[in-house]
Amino acid sequence: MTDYDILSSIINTVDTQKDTINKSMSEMNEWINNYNETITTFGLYSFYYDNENNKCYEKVIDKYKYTVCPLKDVKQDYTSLGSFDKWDNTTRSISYTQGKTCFGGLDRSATVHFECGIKDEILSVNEMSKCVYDIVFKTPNECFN
Ligand code: MAN
Repeated sequence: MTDYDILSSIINTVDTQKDTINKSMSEMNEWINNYNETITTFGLYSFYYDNENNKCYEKVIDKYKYTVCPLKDVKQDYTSLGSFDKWDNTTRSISYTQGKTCFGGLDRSATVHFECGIKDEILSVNEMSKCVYDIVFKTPNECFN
């Protein structure tokens, strides 16, 4: 083997590896683009649907334990504050309706607002008007927007 042969064999190997790396990089970019598109178009709905469908989060605030199951419902102890209604991509929130009927005839309802945070957790719950609840939920999923 001449020096030339050795050199061209090295160059060939490097070229092949470069092709392989470029190919996996373009696959990775495609995956990232799809992921970003899914998150911006369908928001947390798709994320929770794929990954967190069965997870619920709890927090005790004042005298009640609040439970948020993002794709299912929201509870104040055993009282339903509403069931999943819809995801709003503009306000980055999910509304929950038709909770347990409140004194006076109104059904309880809730809105969960998703904000960027280092882990998935309920941050706060406020009863905006009687039996209408506003919940702030922190999640890393909201940090990509
Ligand atoms: C319970 C809770 C309160 C709500 C009252 C209405 O005490 O669900 O949040 O204001 O009922 O009667």
